[in-house]
Amino acid sequence: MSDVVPPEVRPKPAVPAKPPNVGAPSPSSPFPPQGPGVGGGVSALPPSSIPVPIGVQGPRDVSSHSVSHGVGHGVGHGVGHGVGHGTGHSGAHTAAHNGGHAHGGSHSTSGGSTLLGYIGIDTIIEQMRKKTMKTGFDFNIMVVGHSGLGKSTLVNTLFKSQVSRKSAGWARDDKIPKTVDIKAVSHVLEEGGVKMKLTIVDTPGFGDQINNDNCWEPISKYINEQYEKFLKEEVNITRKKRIPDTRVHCCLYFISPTGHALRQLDVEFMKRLSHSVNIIPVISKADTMTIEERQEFKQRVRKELEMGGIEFYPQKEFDEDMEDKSDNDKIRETMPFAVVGSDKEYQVNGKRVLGRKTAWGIVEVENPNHCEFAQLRDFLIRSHLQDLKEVTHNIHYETYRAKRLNENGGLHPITSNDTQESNL
Ligand SMILES: Nc1nc2c(ncn2[C@@H]2O[C@H](COP(=O)(O)OP(=O)(O)OP(=O)(O)O)[C@@H](O)[C@H]2O)c(=O)[nH]1
Ligand SMILES: [Mg+2]
Repeated sequence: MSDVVPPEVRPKPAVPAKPPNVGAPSPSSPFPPQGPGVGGGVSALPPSSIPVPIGVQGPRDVSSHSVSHGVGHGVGHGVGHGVGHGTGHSGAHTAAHNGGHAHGGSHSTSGGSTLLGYIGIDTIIEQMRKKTMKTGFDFNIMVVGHSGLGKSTLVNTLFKSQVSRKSAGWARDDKIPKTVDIKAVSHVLEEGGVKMKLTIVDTPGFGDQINNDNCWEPISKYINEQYEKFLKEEVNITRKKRIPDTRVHCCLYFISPTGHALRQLDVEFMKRLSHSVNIIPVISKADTMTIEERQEFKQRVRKELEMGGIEFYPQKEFDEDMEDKSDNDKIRETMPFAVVGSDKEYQVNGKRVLGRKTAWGIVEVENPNHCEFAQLRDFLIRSHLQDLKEVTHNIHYETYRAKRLNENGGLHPITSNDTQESNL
């Protein structure tokens, strides 16, 4: 189902100045921290990424997961942190790390020759980073919502790589056709020596049938099928060293910019999906609303989601500590992001920008004063990518797995006919 477009070396991202709620990238790092926290620097990293004494683990244990889990942390942290380490941990090391290591004093005077000297636990991060650079990792996003809300357009906007068009073989200026079936398109991106296989799962819009009952079923089925695939690989006697991860790490749910209320179908859909995938609601076509309308509508949507008992990502119950909570609270208060999509470029003040040309001027997609597209992208890639993967693995997949293995009477292998029909 998915076409892999050969790797391409992409230029530095034209990411606009980071929005106030997203962590600053480390100056020496091509990738900023990816932990759940949104503040920049080491302190914002999740506990699981901070070097800990052997045998001690953070609250969310990533040590026993597939390679892709542990490694993601290393990318953000390791690049900056590892600088100045590798050379025998002499003077430079002590200077940089004295504050954080009990061994500092003896290490600098003994030159590393005593038994009580520096062990090198903090190099684990650098080791992980190196591994990640070699293996790369997967990140899978799904777009879901009513027909015509701009899902396919946003997919193209999000990575400015014409992902859908390229693989579908459309001419650049063709109109994006109505999506008729679930289609996963993969694209290998490389930046700062780190490879990421990004898969976008575009889904057909719903809501335009006479009977919209159960229109979430194909989506739910797809999500569970990916869990099933992963589970099958895991329980194989000879399992792959690195299990390909096609699980959906986040589902962007498109809300129509009506300015009124959520539709019943939206509530129903999100309620059902929120138990099996990370839902990130977005208000699409934000250019059709005034700033005040947008703010009011966002507030109303948040209220309705709360009243409907819909837990969207980042879920409050999974905040790891107070810092995490306060960072995520800020984000939750600005959600759902009101976005505008376009894959057309225009010249504005001598710069080429993605935008929508209207009779009144150009709506710039990546301009934070015009819409929250840049905030959404930073949230997905820069600050929460690794956490999205962890919640998927530790919560959603784990729930599926436990239920599936229980149904199956414990450790019996799952047969190929056994897939999916588990009514999860
Ligand atoms: N005003 C405005 N129009 C948009 C925006 N994004 C997309 N559109 C337009 O909306 C129409 C539908 O866009 P698509 O991306 O095909 O919508 P879709 O959600 O993929 O539709 P289905 O495949 O039928 O589910 C196109 O004419 C787009 O140009 C936006 O942010 N603002
Ligand atoms: Mg579409």
